[in-house]
Amino acid sequence: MKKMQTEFPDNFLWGGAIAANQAEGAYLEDGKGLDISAGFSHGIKQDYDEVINPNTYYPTHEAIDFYHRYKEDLSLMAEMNFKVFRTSIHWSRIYPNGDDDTPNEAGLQYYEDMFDEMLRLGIEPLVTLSHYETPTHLVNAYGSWRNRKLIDFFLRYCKTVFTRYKGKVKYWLTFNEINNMRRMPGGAGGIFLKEDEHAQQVIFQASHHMFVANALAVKLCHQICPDAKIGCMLSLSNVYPHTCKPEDVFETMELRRRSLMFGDVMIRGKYPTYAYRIWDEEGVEIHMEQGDEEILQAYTADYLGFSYYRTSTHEYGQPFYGDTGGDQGTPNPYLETTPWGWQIDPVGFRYTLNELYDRYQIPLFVVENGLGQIDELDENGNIHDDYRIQYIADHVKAMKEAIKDGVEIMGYTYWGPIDIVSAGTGEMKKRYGFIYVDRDNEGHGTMERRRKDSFYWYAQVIKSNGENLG
Ligand code: BGP
Repeated sequence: MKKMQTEFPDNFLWGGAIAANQAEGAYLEDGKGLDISAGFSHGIKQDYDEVINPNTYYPTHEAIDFYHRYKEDLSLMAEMNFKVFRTSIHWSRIYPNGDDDTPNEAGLQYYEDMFDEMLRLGIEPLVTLSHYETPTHLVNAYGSWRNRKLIDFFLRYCKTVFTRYKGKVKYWLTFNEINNMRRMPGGAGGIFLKEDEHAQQVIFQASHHMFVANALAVKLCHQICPDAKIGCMLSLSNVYPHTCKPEDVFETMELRRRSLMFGDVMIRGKYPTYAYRIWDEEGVEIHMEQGDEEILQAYTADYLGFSYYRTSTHEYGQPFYGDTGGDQGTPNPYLETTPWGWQIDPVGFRYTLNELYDRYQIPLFVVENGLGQIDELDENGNIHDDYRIQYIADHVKAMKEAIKDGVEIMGYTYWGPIDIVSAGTGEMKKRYGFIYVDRDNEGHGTMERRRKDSFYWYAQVIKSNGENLG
């Protein structure tokens, strides 16, 4: 009989996560084409410049210069005993326009060198194929994922990188936080809605194309790299009813289902029945081609990767927002709040891990969890980020409780092990890292890296496989 798991598994993948567009910089170097992340000057929820304005500062153009400094940075990750490191491949480094017939060799070689460096350091690459980085040409020439042609362009890109990095990359993710198509379709899928467009129709149809692309990428990955695992990725910070009023409870469930629908399609292999009511009530008609539903059913994700930062609450009838941290509604009076309004809830993390495992019964991978805060240097230039240590310790404890609850968790990649550009605001001021980077919101600084107190602490957490939380 199966015994209760009481510790982190020996092969638990401890590490950290970044995204190419938030760290690499070199936004047009070595043959890379323009991608949408370069057009956001204040994060993916604010203004988007289709044409780069020479008089505007765009934080992702240089970011933290990970493109040139990745060896130094990866050696710092190894110093923290990382088992895995998540980053994304910039699609437009491989296919500069997205629809090119042949790939850009300099881009392919760059990531091959990076993954080889990780493996040399004993770190497994965990690679996101599309992390808010749609090639701009695909947006301008095809309307991005509105157009079913993007499925083939995406699969051409997948086939190229699966083949090139076969044996090197064993963990893949398709679309970062694909359920952000609901609230940030620009950043999440290059869908910049036009005045006269029926927003929900466009978003659900584009999402359908992405679901088909996701399923066919799963099929390709299993064919080309049978030893690799490929997951889907959702933003799943949670939301509670604000009161026990039945209307609060039911509408909160409906809101949560708006996100879980994406997991349902990519993990259960079909649209949930409640989707048909949503489409009916919102005047949406999904155009599916012959065979689409069979594809969705046949090629489902090997695991569920997801981000968890915080929780929020919902009151019936109240407006509901969302940002890079997830859904956001009425503040919870029982929880501490960060300067960016994110509420800290480790119990909610255990709750969410149980919720997702109950629903999907496949392995989970926490590919984003972290604390964005204002870090200050003391007179000796040290950063005493006890608040970050506390946040992570509480969330690691919650994860261990979930494991005891029977939840199967593959690993934990802390979001932002090194300070990088915030996706939601474009700031450097919102720092997540164990490693401080000398760069401010306006691009001033030396780019020098500096270990924070949490750097040494996290190294011990990993070395003790989650036992030594200090
Ligand atoms: C998620 C993104 C990441 C990361 C994270 C933190 O939405 O997948 O790219 O940015 O949010 O959000 P922020 O950078 O806005 O603090």
